[in-house]
Amino acid sequence: MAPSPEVLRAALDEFRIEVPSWGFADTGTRFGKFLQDNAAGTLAEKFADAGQVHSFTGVCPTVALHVLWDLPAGTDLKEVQKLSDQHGVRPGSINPNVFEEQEYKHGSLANERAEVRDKALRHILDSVRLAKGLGSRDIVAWFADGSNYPGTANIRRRKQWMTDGLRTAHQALDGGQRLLVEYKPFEPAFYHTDIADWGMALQLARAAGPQARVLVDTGHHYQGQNIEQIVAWLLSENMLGGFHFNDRRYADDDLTLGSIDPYQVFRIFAEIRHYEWETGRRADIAYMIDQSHNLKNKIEAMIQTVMTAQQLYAKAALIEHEALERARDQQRLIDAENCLKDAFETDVRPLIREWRQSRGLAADPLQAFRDSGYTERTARERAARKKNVVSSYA
Ligand code: LRH
Ligand code: MN
Repeated sequence: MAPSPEVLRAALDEFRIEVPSWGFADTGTRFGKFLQDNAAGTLAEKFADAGQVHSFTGVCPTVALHVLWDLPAGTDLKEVQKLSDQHGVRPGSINPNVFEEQEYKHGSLANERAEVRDKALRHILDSVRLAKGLGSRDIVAWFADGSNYPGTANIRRRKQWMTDGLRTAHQALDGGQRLLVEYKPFEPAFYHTDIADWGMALQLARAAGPQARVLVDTGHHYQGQNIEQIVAWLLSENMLGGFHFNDRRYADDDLTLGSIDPYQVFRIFAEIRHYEWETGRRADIAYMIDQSHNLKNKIEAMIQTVMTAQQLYAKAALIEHEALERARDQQRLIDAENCLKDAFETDVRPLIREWRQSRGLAADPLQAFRDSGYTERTARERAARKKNVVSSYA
């Protein structure tokens, strides 16, 4: 299939993806955290690294911030604005953190203890205020709430507390803001999770209010679950707010997008592009990355991720929607399937390289970043701080 340059360029012109601040920091698993000398440890370093990704790819103008990790109490938002201006990336989605503090052992908004539910709600309302102060549109609400043993939780009561909390959070939004409800089937809870799947998130978002939507983290699904079907349903309900893209082989592995199953993300983009073709309007979706780079160089992994996302989005833009819909109507299965496979198997890299050069960007952002010496320079600057950091699970 000869890719039509216009269609591809138009798709590349509109595609933007948000990077997560926590993707630049030292992260690990419960079995350990392997430190990298150039890893970001301060908000300034996270903005600097996000600035690198945007300066080399041109398509990551915002960085997602996690409130406790990036905007602890007393943070001067003017300082954050200065960092944003200095590094050319804007604060993006704001992520409250109601899962780390000791009080949240048995949950946050769904905790049996009212004072803990109040504490969590206060933090979420603070996060909405921070978002207003930073000009951020989206508040991403993910909850670790759940239980580990049968019988230990009244699931219906917890559902009601979660509903009440999210409704109150929604009331604090200003007109332009959105509350994105993120679901996850398990981890850290291993018996039940209060917001375990798309249906529960949809129900809670609806109950919260008209500015609430569902966020789909690709790593938050059981093996074999058809994620693009969930995407199709949320689109048809006009309740799809955004994505946390990553890849996985087993569970919520948070690996780099497209490293295990690139066709999965392509099928998601295919659903969205066909919806946009059918409705004639852009879907109001926030494309975001949510990964932890435990082994790879973190900025290189982020640039690799963005390049892969661009390629998969560009391939999906090549789908011939007219032919696809006709083949579906006439139940010509192979022809319909090949509308996707032909697009997926088209090498869009030469046109993407041209698109980058036409925008004064390096044809190969990853190589250009490597040639910049940024990693070596920041490793020298940041290594001093790491001398006395220990990384053990217990
Ligand atoms: C939970 C999650 C959530 C973030 C966290 C870093 O697994 O996907 O989106 O808050 O990762
Ligand atoms: Mn996520």
